[in-house]
Amino acid sequence: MANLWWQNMLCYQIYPRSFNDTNSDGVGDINGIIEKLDYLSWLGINAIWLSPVYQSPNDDYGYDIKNYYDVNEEYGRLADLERLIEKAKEKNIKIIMDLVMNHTSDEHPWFIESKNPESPYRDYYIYQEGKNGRYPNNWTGFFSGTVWEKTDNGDYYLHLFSKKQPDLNFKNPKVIEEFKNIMAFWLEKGIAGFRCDVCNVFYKQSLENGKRSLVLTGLEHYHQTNKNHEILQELKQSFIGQYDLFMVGETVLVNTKEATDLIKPEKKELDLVFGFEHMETDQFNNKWFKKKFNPTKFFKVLTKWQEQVYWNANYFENHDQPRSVTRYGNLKYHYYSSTALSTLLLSLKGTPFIFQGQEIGMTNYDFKTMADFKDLESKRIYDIGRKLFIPKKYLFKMIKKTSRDNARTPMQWDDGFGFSTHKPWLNENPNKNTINVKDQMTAENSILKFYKEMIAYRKDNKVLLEGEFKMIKQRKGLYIFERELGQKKQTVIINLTKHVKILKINTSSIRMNNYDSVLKDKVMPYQAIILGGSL
Ligand code: ISL
Ligand code: CA
Repeated sequence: MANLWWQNMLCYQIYPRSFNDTNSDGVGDINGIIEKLDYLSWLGINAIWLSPVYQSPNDDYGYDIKNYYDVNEEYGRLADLERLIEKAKEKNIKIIMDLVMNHTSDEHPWFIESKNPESPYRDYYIYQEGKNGRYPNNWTGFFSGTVWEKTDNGDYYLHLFSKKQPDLNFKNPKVIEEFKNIMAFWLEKGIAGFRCDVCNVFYKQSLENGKRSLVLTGLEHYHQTNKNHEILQELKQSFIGQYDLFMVGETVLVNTKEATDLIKPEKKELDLVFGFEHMETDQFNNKWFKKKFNPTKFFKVLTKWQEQVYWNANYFENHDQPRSVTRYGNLKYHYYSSTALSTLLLSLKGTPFIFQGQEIGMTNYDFKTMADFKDLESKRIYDIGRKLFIPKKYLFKMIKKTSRDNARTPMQWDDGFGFSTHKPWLNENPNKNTINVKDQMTAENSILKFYKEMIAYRKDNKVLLEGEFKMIKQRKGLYIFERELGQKKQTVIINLTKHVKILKINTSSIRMNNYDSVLKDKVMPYQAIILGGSL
């Protein structure tokens, strides 16, 4: 069967705050995105996922929303966003908005109202009395520590994320109605769909104590509940016949079976989900410990998802993750390892997502002190680590490696003031001197040029777009798979190590290659090759 539009999509994620500043306040803005539409179109992408641009006090930089119907002043006005949607449409670029439904900001009028026990909004949130002078239960949240915050009345409200992100009560049907209205408002403006933030933890089945666990005690009471499935189905299905609504869910802690459950086409629930398993192959997800990147494990996880989930959302980066070339590549082989990752990302079966800056191989930032971090998660981990007497030096080192701010340093347009003429809200990476869009556009060979070429290759290649995935072999960081459609075949060879690998290669049908040439019996360090036939 031919692909649906979102299966042929190549989506570029923009973190607006760090993308392009046009009014010199150090903060990216919507006009800045409009200004770069030509660039995005040149690159060959056909959809943009916008991280939240709604009104927000920025405790979690937009993931704490105080008004879902308007744009945060620092990013522009609603009219600017409407212009972005229109201009993008002229270039055949769809806009996908981020939608945060699990929680609002504590500055949202609903929450402010809800503090009054008599208010009709009381039931929009989850309030509980303490138990014997202690928290209502033992749950711990995504940013560590208890999920309960005491109110002036002496009771508590629940927040799985920061205390400025109170969780909504999805047992209240009015909350679901509110989101239908919000979705309708944006669909009406011409957007194509939503990336739904943490959308498998909305429904809190019970508020009983959870099984003690190193991370997320209480998870079993709200993770992936049946009601949660029903809520997502209700949201999606309420637009049938009206809009061709696309929904990709950020679904925390899902395995391949749960992912499959969420995207069964006949259920009309989600179209795609973002899994996390491959992002956890270089670190324990609780962030307290560090593990070395193990390509064998990485490829194993990718293979499992390719084989068990019928259509994947493929990504190696987003605004919550350190830079992929630093994690999975090798800075000594910056060009080769970035382009090898690019080849892999764009040749797997599924819909690829590229995060801003990935196309030029942006790297992690060399943070010097805790004061360099802006992300609340990094700060909180530090505070809690200190309370547990984890040595400062060790704690800092670990946060530096894993901090979400690694992804959020400003986009490196050139070696000067390309992002902003003002001091940026978050430090720029000084390696913008050598890693930037301007240089890579003029260079004969660059990561950017390779991305563009790979994107173009994929776009016209039915085998890569529609073909089945078939694992051929993987050997200590050398990964080989085929994509197959009818009689046609593409073989993808990725060496994600600094070692030369021995392999017999049929060099007569080379389609893509990140080196000058392909040897018939060796794969070079971080070499990536696509053949138009078998090995
Ligand atoms: O970022 C993480 C680890 O570093 C995750 O635990 C993350 O908090 C989780 O994937 C949920 O992320 C989403 O919701 C958060 C927001 O802070 C993230 O930016 C967003 O992607 C709360 O809205
Ligand atoms: Ca600005």
